[in-house]
Amino acid sequence: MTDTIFGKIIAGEIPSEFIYEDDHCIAINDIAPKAPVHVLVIPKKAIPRLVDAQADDQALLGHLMLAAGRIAEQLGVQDAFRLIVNNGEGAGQTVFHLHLHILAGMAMPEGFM
Ligand code: IU
Repeated sequence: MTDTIFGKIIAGEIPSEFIYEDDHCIAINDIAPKAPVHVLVIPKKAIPRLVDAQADDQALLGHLMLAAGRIAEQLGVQDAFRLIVNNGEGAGQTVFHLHLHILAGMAMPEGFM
């Protein structure tokens, strides 16, 4: 699927360094990092929003969470990171290809989450 910028990155149409890749997902550094570590975990399957995922995506969703843990370990932030999924424009989603944000390397704001 090449309908979003992430689809184009996954397809290799836009050059990008994958800091992690397996059969089902890739991870890249966010182009506009909101934390010293800000990585996007992106499934190769294009699901627009989390709410669009279906029962047959269950294994993929679990896979993304496990991959996020492995990537956090790879980056040495396994003891302090935050995972965020923005679902929908109102929540700040700008790229409509499901992705997990891994944020780390700074004190996380308290009282928000
Ligand atoms: P969001 O959850 O849809 O708001 O996250 C999209 C993220 O994708 C956001 O943090 C952007 O900085 C990031 N991004 C990117 O890393 N590379 C790109 O070419 C584009 C967006 I467009």
